[in-house]
Formats: sequence, C-alpha cells, structure tokens
Amino acid sequence: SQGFDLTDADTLARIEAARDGALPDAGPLTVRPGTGATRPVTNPATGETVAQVTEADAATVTRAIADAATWDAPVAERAAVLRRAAALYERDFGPFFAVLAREAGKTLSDAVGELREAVDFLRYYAGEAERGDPAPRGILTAISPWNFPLAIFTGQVAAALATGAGVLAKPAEQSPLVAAMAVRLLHEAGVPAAALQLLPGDGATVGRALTADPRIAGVIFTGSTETARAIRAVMADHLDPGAPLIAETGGLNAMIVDSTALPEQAVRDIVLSAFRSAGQRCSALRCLYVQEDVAPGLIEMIQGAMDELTLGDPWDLSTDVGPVIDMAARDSIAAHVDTARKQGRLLHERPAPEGCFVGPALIRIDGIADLQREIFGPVLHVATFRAADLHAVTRAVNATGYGLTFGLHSRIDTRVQDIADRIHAGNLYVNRNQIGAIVGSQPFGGEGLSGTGPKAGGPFYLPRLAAPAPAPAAGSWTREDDADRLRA
Ligand code: UN1
Repeated sequence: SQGFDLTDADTLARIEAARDGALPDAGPLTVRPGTGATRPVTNPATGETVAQVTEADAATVTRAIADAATWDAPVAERAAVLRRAAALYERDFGPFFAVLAREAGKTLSDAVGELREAVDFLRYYAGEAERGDPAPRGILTAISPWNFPLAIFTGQVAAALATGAGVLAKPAEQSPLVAAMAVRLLHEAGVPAAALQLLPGDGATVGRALTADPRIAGVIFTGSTETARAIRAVMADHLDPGAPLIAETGGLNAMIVDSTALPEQAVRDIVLSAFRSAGQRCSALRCLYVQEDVAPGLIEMIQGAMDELTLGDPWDLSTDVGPVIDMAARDSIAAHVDTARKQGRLLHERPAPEGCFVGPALIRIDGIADLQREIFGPVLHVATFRAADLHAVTRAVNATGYGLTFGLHSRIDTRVQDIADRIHAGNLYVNRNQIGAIVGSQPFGGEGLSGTGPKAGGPFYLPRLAAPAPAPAAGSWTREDDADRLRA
C-alpha cells in the first residue's frame, strides 16, 4: 500500500492538523437512539473522555439482523468498491492517526502500520474475491479487538464483504470511534447500508446476541481464547454445524536464541517483539529462551536496549512505547510485575510515566510452564537452556497448548529446520522479529488454543467464509472417477 512518509513536511502538516481536530461525529454510533447504555471512550494516555457512545443492546441487534441483507452485486463490483474504500482510507490518514492515538493510545508509527495493514486487507480480499468468485453464506458477525481497532476490524469486514455476505460488526468497547470512521468510508465507497451495520457494545449483551441468533451464518472473532470458547458453545446450541467460527486468539509466544545467534540482531528483534505496541499484540514475544553460555551478555544487552526506549505521548514521533489500553489492563499487568519483584525475579524495569502506562519489564523464569496466562503488555520473561535440553524446550513450548508465533535466532541451518519441524505455531519467524505479519505474503493465524485458522490475509480465508461449492450429486461418481481425481 501507499507509504506514509513521516519525514515529509506535507504529510506531517496533515497529521498535525488532524491532531487537535474535532473527532468524527459519534452520531453513527447511536445505532438506534436511546436503546443501549452510554459508554465514555477514554484517551488512555491522558484519561480525558473523547466521546460518549450510545451502544446497541439485544433488541437493537435483533432489529439489525432483521434489516441485514447480503450484498448481491457481481464480484467485480464488490472488488471495485473495496478498492475505492482503500483509497478513501488513504485519503483520510490524518484523522485516522488522530483517532487511533486518542482512542487507542497508538503511537504514530503503530498507527501508520495499522492503516497500511487495513488498506492491504481491502485490496487483498478484493483480489482474492475476483480470483475465486465466492458466494455469500448469508449474514456474518465480526467481533474485533481494541489492539488493532482499524486493521483487524477492516480485515474481518472486508473478507466478509468480499464474499458478498452481509456483516454485523461489533468493535471492542474501548475503540468504537475508529470503527465508525471505517464504516462511514466503506459506505461512502458503495457498500450498501444493509450489508454493513456497526453495533458497538459489550460482549455479554451485544456480542452474545450477535452469535446466538440462528440467522447468523458464521462468526469471525479476534480476542481471548476464553471468549472464543464461549462463542463456540453458544454457536453449538443455536447454529447449523456447518456455520464457521473463525477465531484468532491468545498466545504464549516464545523465542529461542542459541549461542550462534548474532547478538545485536537478536537483541533488536527481541526488544521490538516484546515491547513495540506496549506488548499489546497477540503476536508479541512473551518468553525468551537464551542458551546458557551466552545468556549473561545477551541479558545485559537487552537491559541496555530497554533503557533506550522512549516512553510517553503516543503522538510524539520519538515515542517507542505508549500507554496500555485502560487502567484495568495497567493494574493487572502491574500486579504481575509486582509479584515477580516480591519473588526476586524482576531483572529490570523502566519507570512508568504517570497514568495508564506500564514500564517495560524483564522477569526471570525457569521455563514457559511458569507462565499461567498471557500477560498482554510490555513484560518479557527470560529463561536459559543448555544445548542438550533444546528438545525439552520445544516440548515445553508446545505443551502450553498455544501456538501463535514462535521466533528463533540461530545460524545452524540443521537446527533451524529441526526446531521448525517440532514447534506447533501458526507463524514461525527465523532470525527476525516475530511481529508485524504482512497481508498476502505472511498470512497470520494460530494453532491449538491460539485459533481455528484459516490465516487472515492468506488464500484459504475467503473459501472458508464463503458458501461451500455445491457438492456433486449423489451417486454421480464411480470408483474410477475418484481415482482420476486423486491422480489429477
Ligand atoms: C493481534 O495482536 O491480535 O503480526 C494480531 C502482527 C499483527 C497481528 C497481531 N499483524 O503482529
């Protein structure tokens, strides 16, 4: 997609102009006036209330489902509309960056990456639809997270629309404004109002109503493993067993660094993977395994690199680590770090700015089995291993049951291949950072507790979401036809 050059004076002027501009009108979020609760949207960096949103409730959802319609336009038209939307997103980059910073605490560089990813999703699924001419299953529900409130929201919606489905989209409670901006542009590009409705609200009422209704033909979800389990249970009660749940969930992502790794490169990739986006990526590195003989030097370098990170105002171009999403997240992450401190396992910590911030922290553990849960913040855990125990490490990583991203730094090709063969993870990254998957070239998704597949931004996504191709009529094949098919 088009780049946003943050050294270009005109681009910077447009971003700056958007900074203090009025936020987009919250009008479209009042989906059916007066029905749902009113929830404030809070700027995590400052605590200021940026908007009041009137949410949907169960009755609103019922009416929205009744009003929903598939998008019955030829695939070429759907693709053209999605590409037009991509161009509108690029046109409005300044307001998008402003809302991403004020609503979600995104740093400018993260906001740039996020808008690029959203635009890539629109163009990628447009192209995939043209390649496969998919047909809609019906009305789909899309439930998206606050950590990529534009990119993941857009990826889900674009995929569903590319198949011609009607979409009911629930953004995260913390980030409805950027979703409202996106929906407005999608409608402006030509998506019919009945094919895309935005239903802001919480999981317990709106999310539940959007998954429990038997008229919903499938659900796309990104969020916690726990919520995915709850959605699966609700769908089992009410839906056609063929209705897909595409879920991308949590992870306990590990990286192995052996004694042949290039230390400077490894440290750069470790710090980026663990602390970029304040660690609020499901792909982020949580548990680093360093080979014993190089561990003291490497850990010292990591601490040095942590000291160089700039924390604070997401709008400042030099900021590396912005706020976490809200005070509840801050308190929960800080409690984890405090426990480590009391246990004498806190190796290093940066002081946090006032407010909704967590200082990047490094915690010593014996192994990944010590991690009881995903800590969704800028906290890295480190363990050491002996070369002879390498397979015990891969077994322990697999034993978590999660399988989202995995990183490996080694210059021994046979070892890289051996570990790659053993590790169960949706995305494996060798001698690089383990965040920032790229639509089209690095499709993203997890295995086991980390998700159902297919990977977002990959060739299997639309076929799973679309109506299945009609089955051949019963009895139309002979055994020989089958054999021919197998040979083809
Ligand atoms: C997530 O954090 O929910 O590869 C997904 C990445 C992102 C995906 C993260 N594109 O880091």
